[in-house]
Amino acid sequence: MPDSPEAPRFLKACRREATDVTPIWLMRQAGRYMADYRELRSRVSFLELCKTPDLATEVTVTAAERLGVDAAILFADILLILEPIGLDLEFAKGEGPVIHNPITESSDVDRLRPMTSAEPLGYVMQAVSQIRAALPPSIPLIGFAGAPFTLACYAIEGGGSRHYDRAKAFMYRDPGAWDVLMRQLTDATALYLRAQAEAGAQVLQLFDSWVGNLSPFDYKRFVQPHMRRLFDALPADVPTIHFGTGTATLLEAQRDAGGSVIGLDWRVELDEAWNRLGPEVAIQGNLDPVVLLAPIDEIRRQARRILDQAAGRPGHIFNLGHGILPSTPVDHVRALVEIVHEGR
Ligand code: 1CP
Repeated sequence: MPDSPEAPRFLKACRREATDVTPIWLMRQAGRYMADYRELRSRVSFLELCKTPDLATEVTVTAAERLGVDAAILFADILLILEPIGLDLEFAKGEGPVIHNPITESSDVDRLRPMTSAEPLGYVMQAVSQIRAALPPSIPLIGFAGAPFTLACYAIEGGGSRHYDRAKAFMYRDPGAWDVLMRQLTDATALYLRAQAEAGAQVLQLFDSWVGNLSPFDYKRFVQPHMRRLFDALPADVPTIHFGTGTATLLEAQRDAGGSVIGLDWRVELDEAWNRLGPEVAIQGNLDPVVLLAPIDEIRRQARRILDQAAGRPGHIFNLGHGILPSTPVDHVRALVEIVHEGR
């Protein structure tokens, strides 16, 4: 889209153009902290919700409208891509995601099916086009995927993990099999994100949620080349957001891998991180999600501190440092959106 005064402020910020006020959206802005969502989930399973474009559209659009945010994010999950490549995924009640046939041996990598088309995830692309049609033009739609390292962690651990010891041990034990696995996940993810962009996603976010568990040395050896290849395979005219948590020591290496916008968690100071990364990238972040459980005065103090650190530089997208927690009061989220739009 050419630069125009009418371009949505979120898209302008992704391109580091000046905006009237700081744009804001929140990771996991649709979910269990919302009563409508809980009501819907009492009737349909999470996977069914993701696979029913009408419902995914309703959840995405309702959340964005209710909160008054500057962008909507597709309702889906980073783990959906594991199904078509041959992993048996379940979202067990109260336990989070479970993979029943995780990768344990190097030879297990051979049984994965390479993804040759995004067609098995067609329900996601259907949701993207329906959501795009349902949203007002002023609200851009973000498509997303898990980054290969974070997907590999789930595929090897078989679910969430504290230390990612099995995934990292696999990586050290058999770097060749790790490379094959990461290439396969990279190719599948590139195909999937290109299909989302073709269906109407205007910005693409890569969630490398668990990459902060790696040392910079290991990040550069085992992850960065794949991330670089992935970003290079995405459409050049679609802004990309490169997000991770616990990444204070990895930020420069992440920037070098790619992304128009770098996502920060709350463990770094936004101004210091941006100074380190330089003016060639936009920044997304970085309020601690737990601050949304605090009284409004504290939310205001902390939000303004982040706005002060950004100091009106073009290219700041306000967000949390990680997803909204299920115990968050919806009123507090709405208050945060107003505070950010009021400015400093
Ligand atoms: O209703 C339920 O019980 C399901 C809860 C839920 C929801 C609402 C899951 C299971 N996923 C989602 C939606 C989701 N997941 C979205 C779209 C909604 C939005 O953002 O508004 C997105 C972008 C995700 C991304 C996601 N899923 C990530 C990356 C973001 C992050 O928080 O780091 C990760 C790691 C997942 C895996 C996953 N899926 C669901 C859960 C509970 C988890 C995390 C499990 C774990 O901690 O290991």
